Amino acid sequence: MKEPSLKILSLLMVVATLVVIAGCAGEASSDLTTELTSQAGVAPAKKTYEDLIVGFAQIGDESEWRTANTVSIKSEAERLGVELRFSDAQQQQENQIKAIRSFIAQQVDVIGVSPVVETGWESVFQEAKDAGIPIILVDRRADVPEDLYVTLVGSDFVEEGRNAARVMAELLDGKGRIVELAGTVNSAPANDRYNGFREVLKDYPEMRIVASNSGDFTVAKGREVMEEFLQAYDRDIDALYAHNDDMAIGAIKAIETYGLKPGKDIKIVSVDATRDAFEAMLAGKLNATVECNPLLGPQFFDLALKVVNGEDVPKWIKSEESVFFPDNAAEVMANRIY
Ligand code: GYE
Repeated sequence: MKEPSLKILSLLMVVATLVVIAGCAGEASSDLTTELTSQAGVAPAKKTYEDLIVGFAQIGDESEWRTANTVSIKSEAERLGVELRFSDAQQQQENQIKAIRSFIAQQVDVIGVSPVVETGWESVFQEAKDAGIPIILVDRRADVPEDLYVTLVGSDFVEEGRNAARVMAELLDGKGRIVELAGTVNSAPANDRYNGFREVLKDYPEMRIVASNSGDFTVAKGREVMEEFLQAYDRDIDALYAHNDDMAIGAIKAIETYGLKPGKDIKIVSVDATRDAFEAMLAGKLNATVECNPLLGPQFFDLALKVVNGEDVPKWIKSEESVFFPDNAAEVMANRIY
């Protein structure tokens, strides 16, 4: 039998020593051990959920959708035994950036982030990359080169906008004046829902968007901006397209206070399909809601573990979604958890 070379022997001794040290020193040196073990030809042990430390930079709590999304992430972490470090940025990009920097300093294994706006992420994502910490985009896209994040799990917002327009065309018989409550300025869902809607509207020359303004995805802002639309256009509004249900709920209040009937005098289509939207449909005040799935926790942690274990993942995991109407609202609502 051939003698093992001196180089391999000494490497094995280093590994053995490190394994002992790692046993005493805890988690900090385990990465180095894994690395050296694999250099010596021994496959590194796969990490499990219990090994994972995950930082999550959430946007805030602007909507019912966001609440459901947060619950999904937190409860799934607990169920799997993942150590989750969760930060709520209260709608501020600078707070999200701070949270990401702090996760980098804490040397978490993976960072999840739902970028409040599309732009301005390049340098902080690069910092994470330089530190060897993968970024997973959850729900919202960021406008960065593809090598700065590993994957995106979330919806096709352009398609949601298209679906809203298709439904609107049926409701209006292809003809009418529409006002639009857009989401947070420069956010991926607001940009895409805006563009997708207009794409389909090109086929309906008699359907016109007469006004569009941001309601920041909240009930309060939705109500406020709808009041402004009503003051400016009075009864000359046939329909409202709201980029989320919360703004539609706010607008419904504004329309009622103005003395008009939401869902009848003004047809309303919104996006998300939250419980409040189903209730509004049952009350005849909302005509349709386009589904956007917030329950991304299970997919997120599944991806996080795969990424940490070096497995390939697709660049975009798209949610499957449909559109809901008042006629099946009661039936669908019975099985909904948000
Ligand atoms: O539609 C809205 C929320 O990013 C898809 O953000 C999400 C959107 C959702 O505030 O309600």
